[in-house]
Amino acid sequence: MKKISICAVLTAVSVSFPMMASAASTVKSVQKRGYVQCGVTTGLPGFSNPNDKGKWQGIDVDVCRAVAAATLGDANKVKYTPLTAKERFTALQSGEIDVLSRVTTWTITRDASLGLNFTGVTYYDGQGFMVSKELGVKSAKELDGASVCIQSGTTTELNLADYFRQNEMEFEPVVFDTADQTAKGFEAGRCDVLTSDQSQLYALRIKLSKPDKAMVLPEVISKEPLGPVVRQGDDQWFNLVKWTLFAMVNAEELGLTSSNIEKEKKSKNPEVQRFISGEGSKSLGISSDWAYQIVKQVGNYGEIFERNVGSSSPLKIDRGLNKLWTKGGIQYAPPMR
Ligand SMILES: N[C@@H](CCC(=O)N[C@@H](CS)C(=O)NCC(=O)O)C(=O)O
Repeated sequence: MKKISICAVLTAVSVSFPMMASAASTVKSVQKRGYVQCGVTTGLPGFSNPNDKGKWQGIDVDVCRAVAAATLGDANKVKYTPLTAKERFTALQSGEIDVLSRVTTWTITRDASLGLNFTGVTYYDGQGFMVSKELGVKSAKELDGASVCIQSGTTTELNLADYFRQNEMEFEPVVFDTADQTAKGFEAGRCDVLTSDQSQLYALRIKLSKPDKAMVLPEVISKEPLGPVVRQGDDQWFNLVKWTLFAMVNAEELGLTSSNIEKEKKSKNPEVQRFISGEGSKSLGISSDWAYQIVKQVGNYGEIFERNVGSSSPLKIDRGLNKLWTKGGIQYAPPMR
């Protein structure tokens, strides 16, 4: 009798199970429709913002583009739905969008009770405060009695209340629906301080007519892991969006970029070979060169970060926690094998 190891037996058993059929296949409907419908902000520089020609740009937009490159082989096949914070989850639940890629914080309530799944973290953020330099305040602890510009339907609102209560301070909320209104309200002096995720403070600051007159205070009062969200009940699509993010991070770790990936097709490195050939991804229902297409057309995580919000962008945000785990940050992706 042929000898067979216990490992081989277990592997054989696990692959012989039939695939669980998903009720609704988003991959199939996206392929049939020919584009990904992606939910984004109403306009936030660096994350999702239309340029002067109306072309959407930003980290969150690049995630939509990467999902389209993986699913359809073409990063341009995306339609964008601008959504306020309040509208975003209903748009996803109702099927109006395939994926929500809109500075959205992963929390237990959102993940466990809205019928939605968070697919990963594209940006580790935290909530901060921005004031006019003229106010002469150096710390958030000096904000007792301040009026605070804030956007409705966000974790920002909840953290703000916690922070002031915990520090026995009072505040007066001045609530807006969009980033534009919030920045304009702040500029018009409707409030003493503007609060949001810190990255968004830098994004909102460049919307001001005199950005140099505003400063970001040092305190970070919360954890805001931002990432794309999909509906529950379609594991194939959930996996596809999740592995799109992992592919971007793994590409950076492997040194694969939009400019060298073509040449790297000839690489002898087995990890690079597996990445480019799409090993292990058959059940995603997409072309085996999906990860190659993401990097070729959109770039690796580091390229996407730097051009949209990092050193090559007007925001100039330090990568901080968003550096790879091998470089002192916490961006880490499971292996592709
Ligand atoms: N990460 C937080 C806040 C997200 C958020 O919506 N932030 C505002 C900051 S002003 C924003 O980006 N707005 C964009 C828009 O108005 O479309 C959350 O998920 O609740």
